Amino acid sequence: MPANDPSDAKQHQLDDARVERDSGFLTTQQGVRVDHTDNSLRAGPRGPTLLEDFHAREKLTHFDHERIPERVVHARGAGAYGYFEPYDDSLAEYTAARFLTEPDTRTPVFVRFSTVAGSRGSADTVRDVRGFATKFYTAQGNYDLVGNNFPVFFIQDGIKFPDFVHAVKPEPHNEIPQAASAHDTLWDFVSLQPETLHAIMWLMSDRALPRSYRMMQGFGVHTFRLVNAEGVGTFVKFHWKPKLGVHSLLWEECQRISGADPDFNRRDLWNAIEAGEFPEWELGVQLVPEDKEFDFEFDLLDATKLIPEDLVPVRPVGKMVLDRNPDNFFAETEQVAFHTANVVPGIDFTNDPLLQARNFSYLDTQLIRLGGPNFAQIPVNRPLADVRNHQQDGYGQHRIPKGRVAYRENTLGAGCPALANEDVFEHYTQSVEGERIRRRSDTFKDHYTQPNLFWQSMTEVEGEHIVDAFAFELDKVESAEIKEGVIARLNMVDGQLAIRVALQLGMAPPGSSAPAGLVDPSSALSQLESEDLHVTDTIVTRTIAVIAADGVDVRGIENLREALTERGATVEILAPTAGKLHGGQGGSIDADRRLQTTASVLYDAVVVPCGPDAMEVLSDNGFAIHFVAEAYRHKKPIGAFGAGIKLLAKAGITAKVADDADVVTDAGVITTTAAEDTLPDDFVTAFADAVAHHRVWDRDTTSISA
Ligand code: HDE
Repeated sequence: MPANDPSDAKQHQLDDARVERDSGFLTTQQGVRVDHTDNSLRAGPRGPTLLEDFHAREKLTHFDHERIPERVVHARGAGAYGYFEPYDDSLAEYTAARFLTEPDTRTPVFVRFSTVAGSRGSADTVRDVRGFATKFYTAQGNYDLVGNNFPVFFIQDGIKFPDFVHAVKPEPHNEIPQAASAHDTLWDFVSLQPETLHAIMWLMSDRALPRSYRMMQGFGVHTFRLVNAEGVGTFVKFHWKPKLGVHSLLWEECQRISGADPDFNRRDLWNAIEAGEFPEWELGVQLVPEDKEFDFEFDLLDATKLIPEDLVPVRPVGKMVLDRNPDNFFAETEQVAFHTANVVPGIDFTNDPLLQARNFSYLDTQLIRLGGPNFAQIPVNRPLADVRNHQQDGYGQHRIPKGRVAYRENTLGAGCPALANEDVFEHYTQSVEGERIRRRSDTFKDHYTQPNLFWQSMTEVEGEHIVDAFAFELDKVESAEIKEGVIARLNMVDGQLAIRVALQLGMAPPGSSAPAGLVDPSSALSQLESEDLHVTDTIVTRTIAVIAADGVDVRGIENLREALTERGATVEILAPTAGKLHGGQGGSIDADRRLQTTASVLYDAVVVPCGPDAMEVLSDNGFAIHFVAEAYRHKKPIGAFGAGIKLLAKAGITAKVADDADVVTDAGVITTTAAEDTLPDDFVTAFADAVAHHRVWDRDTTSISA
C-alpha cells in the first residue's frame, strides 16, 4: 500500500459515524436506557395504551418515518467501497486532477451499481441499462463519474428525459409492468424517436443482462473535458473495463433468476467482496484534442454516439478495486448522492445538452430525496477535502460552524475563509455566442449509422440474441401500429435485422430496406470478439454445482472441489436432502443446499459425480434431471464422471460421452468413467477450461425443454 493512503482517512470518517448494535444497552434516541420494548405502557394488562409511553411513541414515530423517496430512476442498486490508483503521471499533460496523475495516491471511492427502470424492490436480472456511478473522495474535493454500462444514451437533450423515463417506467394507469421495457409506452416512444435507436440496440443486446456487476464495462457516456495546469482543454470519454471480462446471462435465465433469486447481482457483488475476491476495473480514456473536434462524422456533444475505438484508442490510466462492503445499506448505498457537477480542478464539462441538464437535475433530486441542503454531510457523501464556507442552517445541519460571521466580505472574521489562490476550480474558458433558439444542431441528425455499426459488429450469436430480444419485447406490445413503427425504424438501421424480427412476429417483412454494411464493424463493441472483453483465462468466483445424493463418490467430489477451488471457483454440493451424505465407498460429505431450494440458473456450470447408489436416487429425481437439462439448454459446461454419466441421458443430453477412463469433451460436456482417486487431472483441466469460456455457443439445444 502506498505511504500516502487517504483510504484510512475516509475510513475514520465513516468509523466516527458508526454505532455498534451488537453490544451495549438498549436506549431511546435520547440515550435513556430501557428494560422493555415488547409491551407498551397501559392501564392494566387489558387496558388502553398510555400516551406518556414516550418510548413506544418514539419507536413508532421513527418507524413511520423510515422511508425516503426512492430515486426516480436507478432506484435499485448495490454499492461498495474501494480505491482508485493511476498507473503513472502521463495524464498530467492533459489534466490538473491529481487523483488521475499521482501514481502514489490511492483515492478512496464508493461505487453504486443500479438498474434504471425498476423500483427499489424490483429484481436485479431485468433487461435494463445498469448505472455505474463512482464517487472519488479526492484531496481536491469529491469527483463523481456518474456513468452507465452502455456508452450511449437514449436521448440527446435533457429536456426529453422525463418523457423517456415516463415511457419506460410502468404505465401510469395500472403501474404495470415492473422493471420491464417490454410494453407499449416504451416502444411507442422508440418508434417515434429515432434518436433512441442506438441505445435501444444496446438494450436489446446481451449488455443489458450482465452476469455480474463485476463483469460489466462502464462508460462516462458524455464527452467531458480534461483541463491541464495551463488551462488547455482536451475532450475525453471515460471507460471502465472489468478485469474479469464482460459476460452476460441468457434472457431465459434472467427471467427465471428473477424468481429464484431477485438479488442475484447484488448478492454476487456482496459475496465476492466478502470472499476477498475484490472486483477490479481499468479506467481508460479516449482523448481528442480540441482542434480535432469536428474531425468526426458525428458530433462529440451528442450522447447517442460513441467514438469507435478504431478511430480513437482507449488509453489505460489506472485501476479501481472494490474491497469493502458497506456496513448499512440505507446509510450508505441509499443515501449516497451523486452529481455530475461534482467535478474537481482538471475536469470540466462540454456543451452536451444532456450533460448540461444533468448538471441541474442531480442536485435538485437530492434536495427532495435526502430532505434538505445538508446531504453532503452524510458520512458516505462527506468529502475528505476540507469544507469551509458561509452556507448555513437547513434541515439536518450536523456541523457546528463557529464564529459570528456567515458572509463575505467581512472584517469581523478577518476576511475568512479566504479565497484560494491555488488548486482552485476554474471554469474552462470558452467563448460562447449564438442566437437564443430552441433547435438541435444538424450535426445531431444521423440516428442510424451507429446503430448499424453496433449491429454489424456483433457475432452471429450476439446478433441472434438481439433479434430474439426485439421479438420478445414487441410480442408483448399490444398495438400493431407501434410494432409496425418499430420495424420500420429497424429497417432504417439494417434491412436484415428488420426482416428477422418481423418474421418472428409473423409480420410482413418490410419492403425496400436500408443498405447493409454502412460502416466497418468494430470488434471493440462485441463482448465475444474483443480480446479485452472476452476474458477466458480464469474461473475465479464462478459457481459450480455438484449434484449428489447418498452413495455418492466422496473422494471424487473432494478431489474435484479442491482442484476447482484452487482455481478460485466456488463449489456447492446440492442434494435431495440437506445435511450429511454418506459415500458409496465410505466417508461422508455435507450437502450445501437442497436441490429444491436452488436452481440451475444460479450456477455457471454443473458436475454429476460418480456413485451408482446416488445415481439410483437422482435418476428418479425430477429436480436433479431438470437441473442438468436446464444447464445444458443454457449452454453451460457440464461435467460427469463414473456412474454420474447416466444422469446425462436422463436429462436428454445427446453429446458423445466417455465409455472408458479417457476424457471426452463434446459440446461442452466433459466426461470420463474414472472416479475417486483416479479422477484424471485432464478431466478437471478440460472442465475448468470450459467454465472459463462461460458458454458453449455452438451447442445445439433447440430440442431440450427445461
Ligand atoms: Fe441520471 N439521474 N439522468 N443518467 N443517473 C439520476 O439522480 C438524469 C443519465 C445515472 O447510483 C437521478 O440521484 C437526467 C445519463 C446513474 O445514485 C436523477 C438525465 C447517465 C444514476 C437523474 C440523466 C445517467 C442516475 C435519480 C438526462 C449515464 C444513479 C436519482 C439529462 C451517463 C446514481 C439521483 C446512483 C440517477 C437525472 C441521464 C446515469 C433524477 C435529467 C446519460 C448511474 O437526478
